[in-house]
Amino acid sequence: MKSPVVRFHDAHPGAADLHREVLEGLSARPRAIPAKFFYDERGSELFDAICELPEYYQTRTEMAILRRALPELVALIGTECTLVELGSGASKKVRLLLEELRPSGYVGVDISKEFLLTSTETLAHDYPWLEVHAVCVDFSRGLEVPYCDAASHNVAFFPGSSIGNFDPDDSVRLLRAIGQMVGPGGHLLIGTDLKKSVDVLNAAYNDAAGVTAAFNLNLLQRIRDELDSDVDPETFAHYAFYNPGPGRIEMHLVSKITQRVRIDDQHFAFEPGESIHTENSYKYTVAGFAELAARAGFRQQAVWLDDAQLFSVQLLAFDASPVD
Ligand code: AVI
Repeated sequence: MKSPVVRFHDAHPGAADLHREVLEGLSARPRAIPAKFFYDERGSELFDAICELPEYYQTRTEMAILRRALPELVALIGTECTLVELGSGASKKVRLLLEELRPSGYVGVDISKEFLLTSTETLAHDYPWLEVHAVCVDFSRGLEVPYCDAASHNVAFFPGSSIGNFDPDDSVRLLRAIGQMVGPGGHLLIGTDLKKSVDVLNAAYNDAAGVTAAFNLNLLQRIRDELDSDVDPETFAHYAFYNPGPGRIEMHLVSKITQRVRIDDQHFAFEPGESIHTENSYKYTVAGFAELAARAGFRQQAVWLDDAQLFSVQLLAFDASPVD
């Protein structure tokens, strides 16, 4: 079978960043490693497993909201847009949109090249009428997407509440970059997790089967496999809790013992209970997210919620770049 045509742009996000950012993160106080490094092959598989967990309501809730919102969405967005999916992965969600929205172009944007190429080739094969592009970029550092021109109606799709993994100021920076990318008159369709009962939140990040713990600890496995390091994941424990002040779930890896972790010829000392902060997952109210989006020049045009108000899907219209 002939490979379907996918136009590919590689911004070379680079594997070397793991080395530099882990050394920087372990030297800083508090110690932290960016959450984007969770997603090697094993980490992506574990994340897919998280999405199926009974405690992790987000994925199935967003999917159900999207299904219900589709007719209204199509009426608001119209067909013939260029749909740009950020963090595209192997998402089922975008298929729902492609089938109903019938965009003229699709651009998958992801940091993981192999994953991106496989998923966009599959889409190009399954939707022969669709022009498919792939852009390999670390969009936490900038959004260089060559296939969005000012003449088309560009719609960015950023599902899964991944925006919650950015601190609010970084979220505004990213939303501004998305605004620049879609241009005036463009849209952003975004999934955001909502503030809710602390018990529900804590359970979602401390599942009974231990999949989230394995996902968090896999970061240390990755450091041991890919860097010159003697770190032993068994000597750390998964710790996740809702911090009501900033309104976020925090994930940490906490040392169980007194130890020194070596990377290259550098040593990092840990006492029992000392942690590496690995992820923030911010939770918003609908009004709170509107304020954040407005700082980036976006206006909430429509908001869809599930009946229990666990999660939101929002259509934001980009009016213009805000003046600082
Ligand atoms: C990808 N991101 C939105 C997930 C979240 O809920 O913040 C990552 C995750 N971390 C632990 N469980 C899921």
